[in-house]
Amino acid sequence: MRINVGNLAVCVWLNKVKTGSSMNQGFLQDVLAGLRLSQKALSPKYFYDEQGSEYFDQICQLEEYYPYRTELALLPDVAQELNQFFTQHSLDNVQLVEFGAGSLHKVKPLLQELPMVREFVALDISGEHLKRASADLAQSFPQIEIKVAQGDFTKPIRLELSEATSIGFFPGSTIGNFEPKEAVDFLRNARTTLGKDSYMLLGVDTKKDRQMLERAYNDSKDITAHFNKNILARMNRELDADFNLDQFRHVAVYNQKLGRIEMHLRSLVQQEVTIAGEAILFDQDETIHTENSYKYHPEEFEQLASSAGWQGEKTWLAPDGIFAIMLLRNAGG
Ligand code: AVI
Repeated sequence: MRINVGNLAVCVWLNKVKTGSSMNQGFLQDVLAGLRLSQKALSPKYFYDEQGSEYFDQICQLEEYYPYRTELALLPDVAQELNQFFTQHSLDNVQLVEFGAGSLHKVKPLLQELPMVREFVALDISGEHLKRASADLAQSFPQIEIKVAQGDFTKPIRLELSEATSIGFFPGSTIGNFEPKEAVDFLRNARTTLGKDSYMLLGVDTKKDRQMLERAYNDSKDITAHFNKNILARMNRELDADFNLDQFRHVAVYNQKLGRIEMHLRSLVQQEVTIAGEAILFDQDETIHTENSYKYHPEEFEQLASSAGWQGEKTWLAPDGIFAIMLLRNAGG
């Protein structure tokens, strides 16, 4: 067994990963650019520091947050059918690459059912979280070579992949956190990363009634509110900002026209906040747009994927169609 952490042999792209103060510099620039816009906005990728990743794990345990448990319940059946599919297609040397790997809970049912997976590569933005999770995974699957790499997987990635058939894995409906155009870019980059004859297995949250959607993002324990406000706390911790978290309210609404849940932080009063010496003014009720979570009909998503060079191979739907897991095949070209 070997776990490579921060090993250049594993991932050439690690060269480009920013650390320490240069990371803060990028964070600061993005924050100031976002908060100077007329509709203030921050990238949801900044939710996931150590604290934010912990809140997200707690969200996944909430009864209201159906995507996590629904996808997890679907995965053992998906894994069994994938086993048959890979066997029929004589794929006996498979390398699984998880994008935005996080806690590595979702990959376990796959690794349990797929003996042809010889190597697992986990990519994520939060290094410490991933390191701990991959050490646990390595104990459970000593026969699989496990590699981890920390970095921004929304950017083009160059991995040194072996000769095996690569299967990308992007669970959790994280694809929904990209703008549709970004989702296409991501899928196109992933196709290049994974190489020809590759496949991609994705979790996609589907369009459904507003009530169920809004409940999932407005939980009764306020964990999602803490998760959302952590972005303010993170600016206080890392960028010498002075946000008063009590002066902002978490808001999550379904924008039916655009097919997305929008999360915002609404300023409860008119106020001035300082970030690294720059004053930012908020009107009462003005919001910072912190996240979009797009929902797709499976056919709609297949169409989006096809514009990135992927062809729909198979779709598994959860009961009542509330979540989909989709297998895409690299269409070449
Ligand atoms: C990570 N991502 C798929 C979650 C979602 O549902 O869009 C993030 C999240 N935001 C609030 N709750 C969960």
